[in-house]
Amino acid sequence: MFRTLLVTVISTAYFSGHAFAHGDAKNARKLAKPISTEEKEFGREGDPKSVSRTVKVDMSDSMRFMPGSLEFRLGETVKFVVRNSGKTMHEMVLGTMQELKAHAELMKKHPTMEHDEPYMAHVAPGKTETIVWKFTKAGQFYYGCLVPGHFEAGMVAPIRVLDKGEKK
Ligand SMILES: [Cu+2]
Repeated sequence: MFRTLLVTVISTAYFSGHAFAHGDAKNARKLAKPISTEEKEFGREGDPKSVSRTVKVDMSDSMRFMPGSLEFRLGETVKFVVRNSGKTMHEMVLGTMQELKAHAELMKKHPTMEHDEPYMAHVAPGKTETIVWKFTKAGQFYYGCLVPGHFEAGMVAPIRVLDKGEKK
């Protein structure tokens, strides 16, 4: 009896999540998606409940991010509140330089390619989107805009993640 009930609850949760995924409300979909366990070279998706720092990032048509560099400590879960104050589409994508470059090339070949990963925020003009990311590895990483032409125009900035005990 208990088992039947449990199965019903799980399948209901699954199907309601599924329904969200096909909705056009991007935020609702983001909420419904479970936190990814995928470990990238530059960290992993963070739990919104364990955010230790919130950082506002502004993107503009001058092809620059504000602030123009970021520094975190190993283990920090950061909520990026990403605003597009320009008149064209911009995005903030976290990654290694190698990954961002490869991705920018791909975007040039397939400009209409759409995807959504926990380490990126596509932001329409005048809008704000968020990324919650946990920095699980120390090192030098970057955030870039991969809208075709923007990365090449210099819309990329460094993130340094300091190891425990490492001085600034
Ligand atoms: Cu851009």
